[in-house]
Amino acid sequence: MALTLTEKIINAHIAEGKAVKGGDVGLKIDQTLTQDATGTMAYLQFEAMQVDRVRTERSVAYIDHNTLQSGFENADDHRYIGSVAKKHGIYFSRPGNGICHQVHLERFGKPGKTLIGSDSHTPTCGGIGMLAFGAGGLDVAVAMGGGAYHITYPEIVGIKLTGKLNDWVSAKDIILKVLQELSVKGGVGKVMEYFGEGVESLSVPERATVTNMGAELGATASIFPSDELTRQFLKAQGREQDYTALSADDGAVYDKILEIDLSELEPLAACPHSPDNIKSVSELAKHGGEVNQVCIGSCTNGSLQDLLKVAHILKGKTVHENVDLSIAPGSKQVFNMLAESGALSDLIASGARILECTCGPCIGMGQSPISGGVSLRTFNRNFLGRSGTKDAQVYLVSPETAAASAITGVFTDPRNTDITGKMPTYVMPERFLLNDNMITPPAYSGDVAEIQILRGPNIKPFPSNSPLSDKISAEIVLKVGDNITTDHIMPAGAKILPLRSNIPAISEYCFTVVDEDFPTRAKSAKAKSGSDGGIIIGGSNYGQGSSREHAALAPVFLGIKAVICKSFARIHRQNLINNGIIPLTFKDDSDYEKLSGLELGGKLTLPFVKAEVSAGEDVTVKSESGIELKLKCDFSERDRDMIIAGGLLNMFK
Ligand code: MIC
Ligand code: SF4
Repeated sequence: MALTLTEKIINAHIAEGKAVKGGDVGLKIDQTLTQDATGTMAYLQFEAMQVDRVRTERSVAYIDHNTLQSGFENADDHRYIGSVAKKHGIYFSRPGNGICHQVHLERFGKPGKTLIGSDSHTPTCGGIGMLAFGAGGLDVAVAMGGGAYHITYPEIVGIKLTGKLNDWVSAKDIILKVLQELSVKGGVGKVMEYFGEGVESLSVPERATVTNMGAELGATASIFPSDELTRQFLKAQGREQDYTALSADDGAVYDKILEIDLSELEPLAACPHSPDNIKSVSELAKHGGEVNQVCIGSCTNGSLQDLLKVAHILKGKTVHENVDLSIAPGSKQVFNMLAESGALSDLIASGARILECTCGPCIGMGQSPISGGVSLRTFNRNFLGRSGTKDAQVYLVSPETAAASAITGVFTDPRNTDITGKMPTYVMPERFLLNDNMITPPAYSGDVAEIQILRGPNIKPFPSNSPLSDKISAEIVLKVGDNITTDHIMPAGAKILPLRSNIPAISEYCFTVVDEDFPTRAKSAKAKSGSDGGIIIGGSNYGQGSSREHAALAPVFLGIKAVICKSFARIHRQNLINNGIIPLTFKDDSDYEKLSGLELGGKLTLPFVKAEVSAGEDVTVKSESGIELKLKCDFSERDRDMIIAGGLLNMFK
């Protein structure tokens, strides 16, 4: 039978379950990655599993998120992760070496292999034909220990690319177009597989921009074939031996096909506050809207190719006096090559503020815009408040649009060659600058026993949940609408991110973007006699965005027992289950009105929850006012066992 590329890789990795669409399947994982903001918890969980050495082909721990060291916390966490890595067989990418997804693509990713990472943009490596998934820290810990990673066998959407991008139209515009077509929930339960003659015109970094931002579709993964361009890229990275040619079979059948003619695309922007709120840059430019800030970089658009284009546009010019421009290269390799080519000098001369090669402003670690400011960013998320300025208006654009607008101070279509000049041709270097001196290999057996794990005082144990009781009686502690992101649930930024290793402390910020009183209300529901804790009522696509497990761990700490929604985003739903919170869905969307119409503080009872979950039957919920509903219990057997045990770690024990 003719197979898609996704099916070939999945089928070659099935460790548990069967290849049945929509069913639960456990995959053997070849590689893992973590970053520091989710890494500390992942490694505490890995330590709790008491596995001596990782059982993967390659595991890498990156330090790229929490690099503002305004206190001891982040530095201590880096040291902790470095010591765990050394002891347990994990490569350690030191702060300064670059953003995990960019570095993994350059130095470690391999076509045809599986990768999971405790970061939602892990599918970036799909740009070289890898099947890569974002996951919660606990799932990554299990995979490091040799356990399978479970997914719902996805639907496969074929995205057929034809034609070729016009000058100054960018890979970012492709994925913004897909987001416009499919929306931020259009990819849930699906893998986006790119094919067609248009693929050949896209370089590996361009493909990686597209697969990276597939996370914003809610997709399980995104993947490109591995072809001659992939081989050249790997060869230039000194890794030609890692290359395998891979593509879908002729006649492979996709569940759905979306066709995009690259030659018809134009520069696009995702407008506040959602990556699928798309307008054309030409339309925005017509209104002459002022721009106050431009940020270039991130795991979406921090490649050498991107930054050389930016340098070309900025060369010999000055950043507009009303604009603050910052640029963060994606990796040390990119940074170094910009320096060697002289392009860094052009960036500096234009007035750009050069930042270290980390996530930086993308996760609100500095560079918050002015009050009410308009910020154009080459990043992948523009959720409310994520930049650190709640009333800022963040637009997601291509590096070309960003650079052109930085010069003019207004929204500018980069196809305006009076500003951008003639489009340069990018020729990939025959050899990238190869210097892995910031990647520390693990210790080899022998020395391992002597290696001390170095824990700072900010590192507190993760909260564990208790097994499911026969019935739950809890208060409604929050009611929210559609598309709640994990940035709403557990905000990040310079003040909060350093607390990622300290769940009691970080929980004080849970949901505060939406409702400042939430932590107090949840704790009081937990403390009341006759109440088991709190329940949250939500709309559709609840928990979209980041993979941060903290969006489940903080609610566990605050006593949340269940979340009842119209639908959930994939990674967050699994994080809730992994930590023993029940994610329940309405059988009919109209039932949402019934429960969200109830007062905060109202009591809900799930009288038969344990028996119903064990049997896989609909779960009954009753309110004090007499409403009675049935909720969907659409869990795999493994998920049911986990919920009953009170989470994955309890199940392991
Ligand atoms: C993000 O882009 O939101 C992050 C920060 O990289 C997260 C991970 C985290 O919250 O630590 C992600 O994408 O998973
Ligand atoms: Fe870092 Fe931003 Fe990429 Fe997340 S999306 S990994 S914060 S650069």
